[in-house]
Amino acid sequence: MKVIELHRTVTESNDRDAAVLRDELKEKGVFFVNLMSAAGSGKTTLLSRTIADLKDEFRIAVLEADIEAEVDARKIEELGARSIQVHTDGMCHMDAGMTRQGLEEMGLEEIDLAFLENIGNLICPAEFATGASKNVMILSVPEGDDKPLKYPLMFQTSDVLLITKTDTMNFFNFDIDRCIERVRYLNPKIEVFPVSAKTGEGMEKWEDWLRKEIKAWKE
Ligand SMILES: Nc1nc2c(ncn2[C@@H]2O[C@H](COP(=O)(O)OP(=O)(O)OP(=O)(O)O)[C@@H](O)[C@H]2O)c(=O)[nH]1
Ligand SMILES: [Mg+2]
Repeated sequence: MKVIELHRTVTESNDRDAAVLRDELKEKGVFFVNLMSAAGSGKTTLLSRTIADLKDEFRIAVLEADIEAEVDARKIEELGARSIQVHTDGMCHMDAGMTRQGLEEMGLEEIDLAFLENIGNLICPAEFATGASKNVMILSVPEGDDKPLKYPLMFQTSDVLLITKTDTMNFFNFDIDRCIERVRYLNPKIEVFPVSAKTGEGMEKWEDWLRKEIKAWKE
């Protein structure tokens, strides 16, 4: 398991660095998804199921960012996807320079679809562009339908919202219609897919979205 220690990049404009990285990835034909959520919302589980479903169609790689540990990268590697763990030197986000270092270490030769599993929290990752083709966030049912009110920037900067752990809907007071209404008020263009990575319910629509976007990205 390859693990690299990252340090804060000194940059005048993270947005500019992110735009340059995005263009380079487009040239290479790599569709790159920045996956963000609170800690424990289900990022690694969602990625594992997505990889299992799509690994015969696309060559997939995952950059796992954490403050400590290698558990997530190991889970991804066990599925046969290329994976690298990066440690963020205590920081609660990835910026474009850090993402570039991670991707360069991991290698993107012969990759169609790359994911960044960002650090688990709903605040800092929303503030730093990473160079991703698209930002995807997860809100899981146990977290509650009021999160768009508390963390609006995350919902505003995301292209897709995955409402996960829908199999637990009966145990929690989660009003999905009210949640989507709140999200669309913040971001009318966001695509919303309710899914359960445990039962597989709803995964097809999310995966169809990926298929469509990868095709468009490579054109
Ligand atoms: N019931 C249910 N549990 C889920 C689902 N997805 C994930 N979980 C559980 O939620 C817990 C956290 O899942 P992870 O995939 O590790 O979450 P994460 O966002 O990667 O966590 P961090 O990387 O620590 O931020 C685990 O116990 C999973 O089994 C789901 O769709 N339904
Ligand atoms: Mg994880």
